Order: sequence, then structure tokens, then C-alpha cells
Amino acid sequence: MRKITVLKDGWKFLKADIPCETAMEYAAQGETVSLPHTWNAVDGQDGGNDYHRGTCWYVRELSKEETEGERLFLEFAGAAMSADVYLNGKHLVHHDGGYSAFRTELSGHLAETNILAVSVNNTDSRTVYPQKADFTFYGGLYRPVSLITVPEEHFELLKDGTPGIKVTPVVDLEKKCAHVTVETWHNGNSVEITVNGETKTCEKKSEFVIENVHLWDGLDDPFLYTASAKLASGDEVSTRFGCRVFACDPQKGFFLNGRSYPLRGVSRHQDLKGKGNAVGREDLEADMAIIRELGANTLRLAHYQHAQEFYDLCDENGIVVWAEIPYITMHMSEGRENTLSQMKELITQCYNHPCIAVWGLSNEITAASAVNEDLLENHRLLNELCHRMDPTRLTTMANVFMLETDSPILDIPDINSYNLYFGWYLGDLEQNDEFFDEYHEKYPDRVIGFSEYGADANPAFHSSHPEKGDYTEEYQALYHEHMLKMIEDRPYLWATHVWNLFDFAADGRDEGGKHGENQKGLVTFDRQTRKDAFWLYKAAWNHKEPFVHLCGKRYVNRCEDETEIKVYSNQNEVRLYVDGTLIGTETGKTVFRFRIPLMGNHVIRAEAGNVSDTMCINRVSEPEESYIFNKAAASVTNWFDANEIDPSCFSIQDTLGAIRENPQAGAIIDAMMAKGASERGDVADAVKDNPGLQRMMARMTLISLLKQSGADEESIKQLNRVLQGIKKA
Ligand code: GCB
Repeated sequence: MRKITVLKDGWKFLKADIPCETAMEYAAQGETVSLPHTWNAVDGQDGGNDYHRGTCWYVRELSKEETEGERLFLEFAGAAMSADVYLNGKHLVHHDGGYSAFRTELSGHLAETNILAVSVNNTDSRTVYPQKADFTFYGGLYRPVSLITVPEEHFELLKDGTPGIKVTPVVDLEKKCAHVTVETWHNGNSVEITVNGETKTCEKKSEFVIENVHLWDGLDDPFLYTASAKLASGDEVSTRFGCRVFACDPQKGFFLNGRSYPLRGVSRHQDLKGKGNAVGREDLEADMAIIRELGANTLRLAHYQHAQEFYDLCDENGIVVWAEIPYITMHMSEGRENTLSQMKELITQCYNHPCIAVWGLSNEITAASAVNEDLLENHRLLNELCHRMDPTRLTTMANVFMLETDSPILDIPDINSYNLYFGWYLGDLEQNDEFFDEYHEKYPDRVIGFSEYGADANPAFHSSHPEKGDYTEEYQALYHEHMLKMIEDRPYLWATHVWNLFDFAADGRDEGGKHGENQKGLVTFDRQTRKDAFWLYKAAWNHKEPFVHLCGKRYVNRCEDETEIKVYSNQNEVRLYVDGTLIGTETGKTVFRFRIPLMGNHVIRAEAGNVSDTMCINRVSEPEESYIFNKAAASVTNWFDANEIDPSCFSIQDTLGAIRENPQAGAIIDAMMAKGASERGDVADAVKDNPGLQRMMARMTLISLLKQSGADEESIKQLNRVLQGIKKA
């Protein structure tokens, strides 16, 4: 029989880069910790990009009882980023990659008393991914560590963290049956394999047919079968699997079990405020409950392998998953081996999960690297590896917006996707629409998806005139209203994923009123606040239970005569009451808008069917300062509202392209940009060398660019005065 003991307690933690003997000698003086544990739970989330990246030790004595049994293995579900495991001072295994599981055998190295010492490090590396990305690279033993005791005759445990059993169901939708191949790895003579009540004895591999197959059918009916395998010794493994057919069509998008099933959902990072990546089962379940509430039918589990329990939850809840490795932002010429080993482990460990539809090769890999032969070769090798290990699934990539669509890298994966942030980092919302229209027209035979889009919002900030870059909850909501419609109008997009469901730690960030957080989440980092944009998607995606949501609940004090009341609902009629009086009924879909006069303190109630939502808002005489993040930008906007711009002359409201057409005005802009460039060399170079980026910049208004660059009010006004002195042709 197999025995699994989770080594939760009794660890000593030493935050020091010391040799193994020293760690063992001073272990008693270490901090007592329980797993899961990260040393960056605080410093990885507070900004400054100064969290501890180094080598630390975890030391623990194994009891007599824990080491009993014929063969003893040790399993790490996640040790970030690299780990070295020692038993009684003897080095047993080195592992690179902070997100996949690995095991090592202890039997043969056991003594009277046994000290386990594990050094874990998240230092810079030229060989292990990720090294450059917009999230905190927490270090630690942040997932469970377990002892596995098995008999002499047992299922394979070492190779790439294999579960020892691999199930490949191939469904015939017409005949309503599934051919299920079960392969096993073990050191016995024969194995008994059971699927759906039928048992077969074989050497390693058996095939089964399930008639009248019960499909794994997404959110509606994620039915799971179990396959189990048993050796004469009693060692047993089992796995759940699902019978489903995934397909992609360049014109019609994604198909599940033969029916159109547009994948519409969100991305998830695994970390949590206060805990970092050292989250527990209950946290995973809480996240899944939020995903179910939202009504998303797909998740991009970015940017690395997530916990097995989370893929399990996706299996159980019918969520279609994009799984990927952290081959991200910057290609490293010495990192090829690591991309291959992380992919091998991802596929080996996750193969049986019916939820997984695609393997993601990389993310924005050309953001900080040129498309050269080494990078292409790396992608080809990864792609071949995926197909060799798993001919049943497609491969994909998340491309950075500035990657030219005719780049040879797009030919490598089976299907493609782009991350676009028009309407946030740069450009206008409509450029997202145009990008896909142009792409789809140019490549009608290519499957394309939308792997990331989003806008940061701090739910403390509010505005009645939301603008790109203001970090208001209102702009984020508007942004997503546009995107929701854009996506609905383009059913050929095989999958779309909001970046991100949750705010997450990016210790290098300092913006939007918070240190160390990326705030593109629909929900805050602590999972406590659902921003308005969350309810927009819920209204569009969750049709299970009627609900109605009043936007702007946190935008209490409003300085205006008339205000907009916006309601999100999955019902098609909304009634609005102000101070108990019905003031309007709107019919429509998802978004309902009302305008009401603001006279004092009001109680607003929205009703749809028999559900309702209530909030209070107040009329104030001065704008509420605490609602404004970028005070300089806000005052520029006010200044423009109050001052006429002569449209026959240039102004900062013109696009860069238009301004550049006039030599005199163009020269002023170029001088300004050159000055900025000398201050921020890297960005400027990226623009200069990239025609696609230049085209996009040409379409941006100067004011939007200035605001984004954080230019101060006086210099913006000064520049405008100069431009107003130049007549347009
Ligand atoms: C991206 C990256 C993601 C970032 C995101 C952002 O394209 O893939 O890791 O967090 O942009 O918010 O800038």
C-alpha cells in the first residue's frame, strides 16, 4: 500500500546562503515555519523591487515512523525557483523551475536519525525562467512537501514528476463513444487497470471503449471518469479524466463537443495579499468560487504551472484551461534546456486533466528580445516537444502587441493569440477592434485569440469623466464595456482572457496609489472588493441567477448637477428609483444607463425582475480630492474644458501623426521626444526600431501621450501655447 505523509510542520527556516553542514548545524536557531511558506510574503508585495532574492534553507528531522516502509520518496509540489535536496548532508537532487513538482528517492540514504535539508533559491539566473516579468518571483517551499512510501513493486515516481498513469480518451461524437488508452509506468510484471467498472490485466497499457459516453461538457456538465491501476504489491494510482472534443476554427472560434463554445474568461496569478504564493487549499477553492460567480468558462493559468489542486478544480467545474510555462518577456540564450524541462514537467504532470485545451509556449517573448534564430529554434523545439508528448492538444503563444503579424514566429504554434493594451498603455480602445479586423482579413485561415487585455483600477479612485491612465474604477469599467462589445462582435476569437481576475504582486510597480501591485484585477488582491468591471462580466456571462448591480457605489461624493447612474444586470429590464420614486425603466442588455439630477443626499435603488441593489450618493460642492490619483492630469483636463482651442492651429489635442506632417510642429515634437528618449533610452529605442509601434504612436493624441508620460501641467500648457501659434495647412 502507498502511504502519503504531508510534511507540514516542524521545519526550521534559515534565511542565509550557507553550506549544507552549516545549515544543519545551526538549524535549531532557525525560525520555525510551517509549509507552505515563502520568504517574500511581505517584501514581495510592498513595492520597491527590493524583495529578498537569494538562497535560504529549510531543515527538518524525519521521525522513525515517517521513514518506515520499503521504498521512500520525497515529493516537492513547488520549490521556487531552484532547489537542492540533501539527506544527512548528502546531496540527492537539484531541480530548476519553481512551479512544477519533482521527487527524489530517500531509501538507500536513510540512517538512524535523518535530517532533511533543502536549499531553495530565487536569485537571478541566466538559465532558469522566469527572469524578467511583471510579477514577483517569490522564493520558498510554497507548496506541500510529502513523503511517499511505496512497496518494492511500485509505479514510477521519479521521471518528470509523473503520476505513473496516463489516460488518453478519444471521443467519437457520432457514435457517442470514447476509446480510452491507459498507459502506466511501473517496475512490476503486470498491472490491473480499471476504467468505468471494467478491469483489464496487462503489462503496461490497455484500451477501453466507453459506450454512451458521458461527456465532459464545460460549465454545464463537467462529468469526470476515473481510471485506476493496481500492481500485485498493492501499489495503486488513479486519476480522473474527461471525455471531450476541443476544436478551433479560424472563422467560428472554439468548439466543445461539436458545438460552438466561445471561450470567454480571465487569467489568474496564484498569489494572494499577505500570503504571496504560499496559499492553501481553501484559498484555491475561494478563487474558484469567484470564477464560478463571474461565469467565466475559461482560464488562462498564467504565467507558469499552477497547483495540481487548481487544475483539479477546473476539471470539476468545467473550466477550459490554457496552461503555460514561464518562458516570458526575454529569451535567454542559455535558457533553452530549462524551457524544455519545464514544458516536459508541465505536460507529464498535467496531461490527464480534461480541462486543459492548449499548451502555451511563451508569453510576450519578443518584448525584450529580437526574433532571432535561437529564439525561433527554441520555440520550434518546444512546439515539437508538445506535439510529441501530447498529439491531442494544440499549442499556442501569447504575442506582444508590437510583434509584427508576419513574423515567422507566428508560424510555429498551432494557433495564435495577442496581448493588446490599446486604450491603456497606449492608443485608443478602437485600435483593438482594428487590430483584429486587419489580422482576420489578412489571415482568414489562421486561428487568432485575445490572450490579454486590461486596465488598472484602484477602487479608491473615481471620476465622472474617466480617462485612460486615471486608475479610476470608472475608466476600467468603460474600458471593459468596450472590450466586451468588441469581443462579442468578433466570434472568430477562439479565446479571450481578461488580464487579470485578481490584482497581483509586481514588486517593481509603484502606481495608481499602490506600491508593488498590478491593479488590472477585476477583484482586489485580498479578494475582498469586486470592482465594477467584475459585475460587467458577471452580467454578460453568468445567466444562472438574476442579479442587478449599481456601479459607482464607492463614488459617493459627486460634484455635479446631474450624474450618471449605471447599472449592470443579466436581466433585460432595469427600473431605477431615486429616494423611493421610480424615475425610469430601461430595456437592453448588460449595461443600463440613467441620468439623474443631483440635489443632495440620495438613495438609489435599481430593480430587475425581483432582485435589487441599493446605494447612497451625495451632492458636494468641491470635487473629492481623495478620488483623484493623477491630480496634474485632472487639472489639465479642467483647464481644457475652460479654454478654447483654436482648431485652425495645432494643439496637444492633435495626433502625433498630424503634428508630424507639419515640419515646424513636427520639429518641436521630435525635440521633445528626443529629450524624453535620452531619459528613458530603452523604450525610445523600441519605438524607433519598430514600424508597427511607430504607426500606433502616430495615432495617439499628444495630450494622451503627455499624460501617460507623467508630464507636469505647466510644460503641457506651454507646449500647447507653442503649437497654437502654428497654423494648420
Ligand atoms: C503583459 C504581461 C503580463 C503583465 C501585463 C500588464 O502583457 O504578459 O504579465 O502583467 O502585460 O499588466 O502589463
